[in-house]
Amino acid sequence: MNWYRDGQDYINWHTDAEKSLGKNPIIGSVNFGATRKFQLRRIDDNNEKIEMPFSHGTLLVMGGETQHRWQHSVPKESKVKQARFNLTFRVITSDL
Ligand SMILES: O=C(O)CCC(=O)C(=O)O
Repeated sequence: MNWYRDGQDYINWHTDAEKSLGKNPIIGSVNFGATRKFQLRRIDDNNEKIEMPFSHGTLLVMGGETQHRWQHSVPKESKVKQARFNLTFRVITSDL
């Protein structure tokens, strides 16, 4: 679970490419509370970006080579005063 108390809380650019998740992990993510921007940017061309507002009840599924080709982030949004949390679902494999 990720908990964002308000728009000052954020998560910086990263991938979920941990070895324990396997080669091309499928990651599900459900959002609750405040609407926040979710950003994706290509690793080989940081200028190519996608930004989506994730509102209460939004489900995101990332799969395929997403974690090898794209980074994601939830940036600061100082105007957001409400909390948001999100639950992510991922399978941890045994072959580390
Ligand atoms: O809060 C989100 O939507 C992103 C969470 C995230 O990037 C992560 O758990 O790796």
